[in-house]
Amino acid sequence: MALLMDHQFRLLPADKQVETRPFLEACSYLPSFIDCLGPTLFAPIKAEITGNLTKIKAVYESHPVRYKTLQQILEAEKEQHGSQWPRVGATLALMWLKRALRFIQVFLQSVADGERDEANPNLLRVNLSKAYDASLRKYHGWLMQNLHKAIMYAAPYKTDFLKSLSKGREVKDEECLEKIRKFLNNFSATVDTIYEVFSKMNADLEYKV
Ligand code: EIS
Repeated sequence: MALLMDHQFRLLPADKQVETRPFLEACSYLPSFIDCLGPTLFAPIKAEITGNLTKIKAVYESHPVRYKTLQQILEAEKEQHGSQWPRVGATLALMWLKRALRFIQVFLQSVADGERDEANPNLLRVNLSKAYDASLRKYHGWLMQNLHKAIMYAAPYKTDFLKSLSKGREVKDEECLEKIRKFLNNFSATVDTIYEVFSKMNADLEYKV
């Protein structure tokens, strides 16, 4: 769990503005976190998240002052792109990225809460399914849903996943779970806030891939 704890998301300020630069910096460690579930199998997911991050970063770097917060990116792009918005630019990348973030949020929360299949307590399927239902299922067609099932069945055992999060060190499961809970504090607040912004600005699209 050293991995996530070393790269915490920031505590949100009172006005709940999410600053773009520290947000991207914290997100840049997510691909190595996903490696803990299996570097080969999860490679397409990593590539997808990295693609979203690259897109948002390019927009941010084109004008760091104008795009200082994620909220400002959405507002500026709405202004710039007219009827094409929100299916455009960093707004679209963030729309999809936030779903991946919610997946990770619900998955980690479920593991930390000890939710498990009593018949197979060391499997992560219950946690991964819950995360998928809460974040992505409704945006996926038949093919993606089946791909998800296949990936889920190839996921590692919970004990191996927790060990890999601790970079292979012998750390007690409970200690690792406590660190996950701490990480979730700021991470969940950030993800929830991004969802609120999309909802307030009516920027979410329902199409399936
Ligand atoms: C978006 O992708 C792009 O993201 C966006 C733009 O091109 C837009 C145009 O419509 O499309 O097609 C992508 C979609 N993204 C839409 C799918 C990519 C394949 C990913 C691999 C498929 C696996 C099946 C689902 C697996 C769910 C997980 C199952 C695990 C058991 C702790 C684990 C963390 C896992 C996190 C999972 C996140 C998955 C994210 C998928 C998002 C998605 O569906 S842009 O690009 O930047 O140019 O605007």
